[in-house]
Amino acid sequence: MPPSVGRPMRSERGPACRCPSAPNGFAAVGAVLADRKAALSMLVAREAGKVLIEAGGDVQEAIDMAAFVAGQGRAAWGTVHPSELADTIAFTTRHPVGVVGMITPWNFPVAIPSWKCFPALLAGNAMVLKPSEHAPACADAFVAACTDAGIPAGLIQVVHGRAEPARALCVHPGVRAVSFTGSVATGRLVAAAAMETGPRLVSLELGGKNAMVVLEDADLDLAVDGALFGAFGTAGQRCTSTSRLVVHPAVADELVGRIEERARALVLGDPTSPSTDVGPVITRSAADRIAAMSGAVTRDIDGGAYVEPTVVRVDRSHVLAREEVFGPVLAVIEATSLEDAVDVVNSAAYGLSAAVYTRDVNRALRAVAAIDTGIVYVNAPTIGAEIHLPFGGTKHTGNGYREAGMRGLEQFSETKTVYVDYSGRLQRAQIDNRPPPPVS
Ligand code: UN1
Repeated sequence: MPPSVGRPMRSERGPACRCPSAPNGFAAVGAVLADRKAALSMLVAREAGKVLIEAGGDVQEAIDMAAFVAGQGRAAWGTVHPSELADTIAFTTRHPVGVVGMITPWNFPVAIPSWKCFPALLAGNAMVLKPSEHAPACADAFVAACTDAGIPAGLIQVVHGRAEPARALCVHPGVRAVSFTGSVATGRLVAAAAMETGPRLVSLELGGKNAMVVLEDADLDLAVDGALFGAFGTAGQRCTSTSRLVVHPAVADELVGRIEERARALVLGDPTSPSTDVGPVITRSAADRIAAMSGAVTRDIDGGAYVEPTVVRVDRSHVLAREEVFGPVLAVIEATSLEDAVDVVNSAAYGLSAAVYTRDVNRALRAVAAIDTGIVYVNAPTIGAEIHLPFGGTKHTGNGYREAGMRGLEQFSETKTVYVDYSGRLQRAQIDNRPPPPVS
């Protein structure tokens, strides 16, 4: 049995797999987060550099996740099956994994801890959270909101730092599962470390090279808005950010011209000012890296490192067509048909999010079927995944797990299969009692 990790809220009933009274507990967490939303949003803006409306969206995701998980507290928690044996019934239940190690990034410093902590708590686990060293105060404020709302102190422990505590979590024999969101390079280190003393459950949520496809029949006004929001929102620092624009030559010049014009008008500056469109990138070295990859112009504004939103037309072999940038840079690649565009989309090593803009429903759904990503949008940008739907991707984006939605519980619980034989006699399974077929 896993160590006694307790349950997030007290329950007199049932096994330690999930707490029936959890809905009230998570409602309280959601209420405390909502009470503190303005202050938390300001903290996210100041610490992670997100503009205030995006910082508020970050906190709102956590509030929404609390409400969603509260509902899951009373949802189906297993399956019931007939048996091939007489007077036998079989069912599955879910049980806590034990102690979960969580390593989270700075770009959604409240939302992502909530995606991991709330389902893990609901499933009955304890956890140690190692947030990004670039957003430690956001993590502390998130955990304080949880404990102030009644989550028993100690169920979510926080450890700060960089690689050392992350590695310690991964190899600790008491940590039964590790949940990581960040880069592919770090994800590989996390998985390798977790296996050194493992095996143990490791869920990885890694990079993206998300593409927006614009076919020649697309609504270009919509595509311009979608590209600007997807590519330059959060200064391009979402794992879902639009990093490639795959466009039909018939509309490429007009579309790119309009995006460039709108990009030039975006206001860079203090993320806490309501008039700012694009905040700083997370560090000066990030700005330098983005500029070196793309030729984007960097700026220093009041000590912050900024990168000007940049559109670059490239061929398919260019580094900007292939590698994740994690900055406000949009690489434009031309494609002459839907099939050609899908080839470009699928040529990336990553498979998180994609978008297709067309007025033709048949082509839209053919694209949905052919694009190899975990998330596909039709006539909407590549960012903005909702918390009640599975989130994650294919290929180098992850190792098959999905966060959020019902699937989000999977990485934090073990399935137990139970057989109950009420016949009162030994029934032998996998013994073939049937006579052999006649030989002709
Ligand atoms: C991330 O950047 O790691 O879909 C997550 C979105 C957000 C989550 C992004 N809800 O853009």
